[in-house]
Amino acid sequence: MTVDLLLGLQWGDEGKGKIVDVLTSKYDIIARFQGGPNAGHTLEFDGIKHVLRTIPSGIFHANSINIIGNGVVIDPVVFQKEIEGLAKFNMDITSKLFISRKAHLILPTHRLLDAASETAKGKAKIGSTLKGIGPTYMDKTGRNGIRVGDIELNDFKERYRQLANKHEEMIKFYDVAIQYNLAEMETEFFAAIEALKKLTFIDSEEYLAQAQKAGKSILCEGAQGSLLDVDFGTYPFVTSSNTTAAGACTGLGIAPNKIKDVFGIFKAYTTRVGSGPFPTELFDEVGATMARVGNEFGSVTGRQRRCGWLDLVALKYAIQINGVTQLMMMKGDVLSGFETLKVCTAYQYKGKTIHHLPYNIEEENVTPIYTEFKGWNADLTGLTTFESLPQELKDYIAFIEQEVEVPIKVVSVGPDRKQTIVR
Ligand code: 2SA
Ligand code: MG
Repeated sequence: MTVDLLLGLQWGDEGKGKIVDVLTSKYDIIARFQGGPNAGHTLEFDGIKHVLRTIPSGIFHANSINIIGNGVVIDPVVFQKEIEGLAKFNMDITSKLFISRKAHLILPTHRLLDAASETAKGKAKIGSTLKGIGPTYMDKTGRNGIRVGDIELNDFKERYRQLANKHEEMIKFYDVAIQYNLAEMETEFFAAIEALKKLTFIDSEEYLAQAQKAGKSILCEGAQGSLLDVDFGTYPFVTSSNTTAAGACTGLGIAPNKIKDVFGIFKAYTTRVGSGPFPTELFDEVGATMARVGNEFGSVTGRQRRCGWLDLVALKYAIQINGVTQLMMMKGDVLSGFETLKVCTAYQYKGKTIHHLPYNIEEENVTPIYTEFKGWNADLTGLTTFESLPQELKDYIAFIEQEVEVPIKVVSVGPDRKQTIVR
C-alpha cells in the first residue's frame, strides 16, 4: 500500500497532467483533491493531445480508478462536455470514474459572480479563469454550498433556487454590466445534472480508506501550483483552494502519516497566467521566446502565460511547505538555444539580501539576484537517457539540486509520454 502525492511547485502549468499520466501505471487509484475546471491538464500520447479539466489524469489507463475528491469543485456543464470529449476514446468511464458526494457544485450563478467580482475589481482583478471557482469555495466555507450528494435529495431543486436567488441579489450589488441569460444557463445546468447522475457518487474518504486496507496504491493529483495556494501563495492573486500537500489530506480524507512520497513538479523556467507578482518575469525577447517555444498559452482560457527565469527562492519555499521528496523538471528542452541562462538564488529586499519569500513580493520590493549559466544548443526532444543530455544542462540540474537539497528524478524533454527521462 502506498499513498503518494504529486503537485506543482510554481504558479501552475508545470506539466502535472503529463507526469500523472506517465506514473499512472504504477498506481491503482488516481485522486484529484482540489480545484475544479480552472485546471487544464494536458496529456499527449500516440499523436493525440488531450486536455482534462476536472477528471484525473489517470483516465487513459485501462486499469486505473479515478476519483474526484471532496476538495474539488465541479461544474456539471463543463464536466458533461469533458465526458463527451472522452467518447472518442471508447472507454467505459462509469466503471473507472467516481465522484465524492462531498464535492461542491459550481452553479451558473457562481460563474456570474466570478465575472461580476472581477469586473468590479477593474485593474486589480485576480485574472481568474472565470469558472466560478472563488464564489463556489466561498459558499463552501461560508456553509451555504450545494454538494454532489445533494443531487440525490428530494429538495435539490429548492436548495438550488434558494442559493441562486441569493446570488442574483449579490450580482446586483456589484453593480456592473454583465450580460447573461440565466434561464438558458439553468436549462443547461439541469441537463448536465442529469448527465452527472449517470456516474457513481461515493463517500470517497471511506472508499479510499478501504482501498488502503486492501493494499491498493493511490496517487493524489494536485491542480494549479503551490504559489497559487490560498494560504501560502501570492495572496490575493491566488486560487481559492489549498494547492499544497495539506490539501490532499483535507481534499480526500487521507491522513498525513499515510503519505509517502511527495513528487514536486517544476518547469526549468517559470510561468504565470493571470495577475500578481512575479519577481523573475522577463519582458524582453528572451521571455517572448520562452512563451513561443514553450507554447505557453493557458489550456483553459488560451491566455498567453507570462514567462521568466527559474526562481529558486520561490522553489525552495514550495519544497518546504510541501515536504517534497523528489523533483521532476519539465520543459528543459525549451531552454535550448539561449546563450546564457539565469537562475534567481536570492532577493534584494529593503537593502538586504534575503533567501526566503517575504510577506509582500511586489516587484518594487523585490529584486532578484541571479547566477548565470552557459546555455546549450541541442535538440533534446529525442534524447532518452540522462547521460546523453548536454553537459551544460547537467550542470544546471546539479546546481538546482545542490541549492534545494532534493534530487531531480525525472527530466522531461518534450510533451509526449515517451519524452520522459527517469534517473
Ligand atoms: P481561479 O480561476 O479563481 O482559480 O483563478 C485564480 C488565479 O489562479 C490562476 N489559475 C491558474 N494558473 C495556471 N493554470 C491554471 N489552469 C489553466 C491552464 C489556466 C488557463 O492550465 O492553463 O487556461 O488560463 C490556473 N487556474 C487558475 C489564475 O490565472 C488566477 O491567477
Ligand atoms: Mg494547466
